[in-house]
Amino acid sequence: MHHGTTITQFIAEEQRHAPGATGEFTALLNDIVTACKMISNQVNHGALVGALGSAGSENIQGETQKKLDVLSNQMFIQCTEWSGHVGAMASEEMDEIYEIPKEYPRGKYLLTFDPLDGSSNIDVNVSVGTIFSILRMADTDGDATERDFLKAGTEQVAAGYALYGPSTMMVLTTGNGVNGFTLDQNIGEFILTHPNMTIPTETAEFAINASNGRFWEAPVKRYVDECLAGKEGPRGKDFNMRWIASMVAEVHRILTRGGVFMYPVDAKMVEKGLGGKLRLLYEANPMSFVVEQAGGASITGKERIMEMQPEGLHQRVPVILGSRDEVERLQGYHNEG
Ligand code: AMP
Ligand code: P6P
Repeated sequence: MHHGTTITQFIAEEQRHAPGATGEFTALLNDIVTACKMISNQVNHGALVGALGSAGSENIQGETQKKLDVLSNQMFIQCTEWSGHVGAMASEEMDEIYEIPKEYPRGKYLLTFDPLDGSSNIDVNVSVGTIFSILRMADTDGDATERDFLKAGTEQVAAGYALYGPSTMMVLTTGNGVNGFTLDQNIGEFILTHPNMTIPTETAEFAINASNGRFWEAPVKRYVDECLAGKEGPRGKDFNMRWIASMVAEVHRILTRGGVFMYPVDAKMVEKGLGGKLRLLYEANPMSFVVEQAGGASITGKERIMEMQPEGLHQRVPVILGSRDEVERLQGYHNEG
């Protein structure tokens, strides 16, 4: 019985469209797939293996690390550091870049990742995910430094996420569209179930943490108020609202049925000197690559996220992404001020 195209087969076939490819990139993608399977297994067994709760530490963002944050970070490193395809890594859970141990060969790719995004949902059994991005090192002589990571999102060679939800899925782009795969637990392999994912340009669904409403800038407040006004208001239609507090789940919903996700900069963040809530290198850029490749758009309110020049490993930025028509409307409101 044919079980459909596996992610291993899909990645191998994609390599054929890359003349001269050595297979390093293919191998690295497969290592990332293995890491996501391992993390999925840990997440699925949660309480049964004592993996829930706090790790008793904080990350550089001052956020309490969950045991699964730390475990997922270790698994991602364990599955990729040995391969000889990676020059260095950067993660939400590590203050500095992770240099490949001397016993392993170094490669030409840089990995950035959020090993378990939305982990505040873990203890309440709500979907979480892993976000990853691959950059190419400009200069492979010598050791990688933080500066090697400070590349615009347009320089990503791949990005994607794993979603640990009712089913475990992986969504991947290497710049040639977006494809979704579902983990078949019986054979331990991801199967192509969502080929060529495309975001509907129109939507009637928005996602924002409304508890921050009193801090929003005028363009965001105008957009949300108009959605809430419904068919009697200027939009002439009713809207639905969602907020899962797990970016991976929000983005996946948008890829599947459209919508707009907003985590804008607000007065509270500005007061703290923060550029936003979400991190550019391992949340905003990879998700923007996926969203744009699926026909959507992703902006800060001032510019296209993927054109930003990163200034730091853990730089935070505003994020407005999703159905192109809605993101363009929000960009228009920001341009009007
Ligand atoms: P490599 O020689 O294996 O490092 O591949 C060189 C480049 O070809 C990569 O950086 C990608 O841009 C592209 N490439 C190689 N293999 C694949 C693949 N399996 N899927 C998509 N792009 C690939
Ligand atoms: P809030 C999770 O911590 C995260 O980085 C994103 O996954 C999510 O969209 C956002 O923060 C949730 O933030 O303020 O609603 O808890």
